[in-house]
Amino acid sequence: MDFTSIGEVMVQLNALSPGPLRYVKYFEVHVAGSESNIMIGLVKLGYRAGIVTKVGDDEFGKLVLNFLRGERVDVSRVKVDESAPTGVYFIQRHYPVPGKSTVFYYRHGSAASRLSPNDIDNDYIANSKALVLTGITPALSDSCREAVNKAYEVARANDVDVIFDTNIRMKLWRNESRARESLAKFLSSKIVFTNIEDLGILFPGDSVSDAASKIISKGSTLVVVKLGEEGAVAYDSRLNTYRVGAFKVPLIEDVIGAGDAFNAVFIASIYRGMSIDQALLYANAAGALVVTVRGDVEAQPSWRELEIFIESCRKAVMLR
Ligand code: KDG
Repeated sequence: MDFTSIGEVMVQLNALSPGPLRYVKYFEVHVAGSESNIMIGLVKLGYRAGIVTKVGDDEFGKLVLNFLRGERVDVSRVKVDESAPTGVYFIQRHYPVPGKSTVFYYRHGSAASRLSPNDIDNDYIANSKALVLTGITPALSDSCREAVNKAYEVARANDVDVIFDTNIRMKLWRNESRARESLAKFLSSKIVFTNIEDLGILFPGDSVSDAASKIISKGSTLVVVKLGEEGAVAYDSRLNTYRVGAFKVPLIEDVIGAGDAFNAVFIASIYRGMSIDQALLYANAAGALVVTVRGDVEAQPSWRELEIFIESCRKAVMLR
């Protein structure tokens, strides 16, 4: 594999109409999860990527496996747990904040929450170019946290790059200091993705640039702060700053998954040898595309689609 990851892949039930879920009559079925979203994005860009996870021995588990296989993600390290269900979550759209989405999880005790160090195959991690981790998996259970810690140690011991997205989900952690303590070690990863809310939890009271410089001092070589509609800013190991604005799209369907598409394209661009400025531009374009549809991965682009999108935006600006 070029890239491997570990995390929960769930069935997503996305509200077809905007507004509070209690009034929604129809839901659309998707498959998603931050780590698998990133792996799928990388496959679309020509890389080989695989995920370590567990699904239930149920219809949704079969759906998750079929979907991952269909997207050509390696599922050789996916296990089926006969005694726990596949996780599910719902998405409420455009309410109470138009343009934003809210996630409701039904994943407590899921098959993936039972991942443990025994599910980590050292060779699978050691033979990949990079291990991609997020702050979600360590929040799922103690055994998940131990599994992610093991994967991280295996990568480090074998000179495999680690790429980390802080992705702090307070609905899972419930307690900021637990999140801060559990995630601290991953901040020395080669590339760290984060956002302003997460930095506020990890480095309370610090400015974005101070927090980024603290992450760099832990050993990271590239910190990327995603700013949503404001684009993104990156800091390299010398604290040079790179900034790019976001692309405007005519409609927002569902913003969930945009950050993962951003990560996949940024990672793919850097590993392809592109500059940080160009990687940021491409990554922002991917994020913009993903918000235009429901589902996290369906609008993740290939290189060609990225170029078509960016070119169309350039033309639109020239015509203005
Ligand atoms: O990044 C998008 C994910 O947050 C979403 O797909 C669900 O993985 C998910 C999570 O744990 O929140």
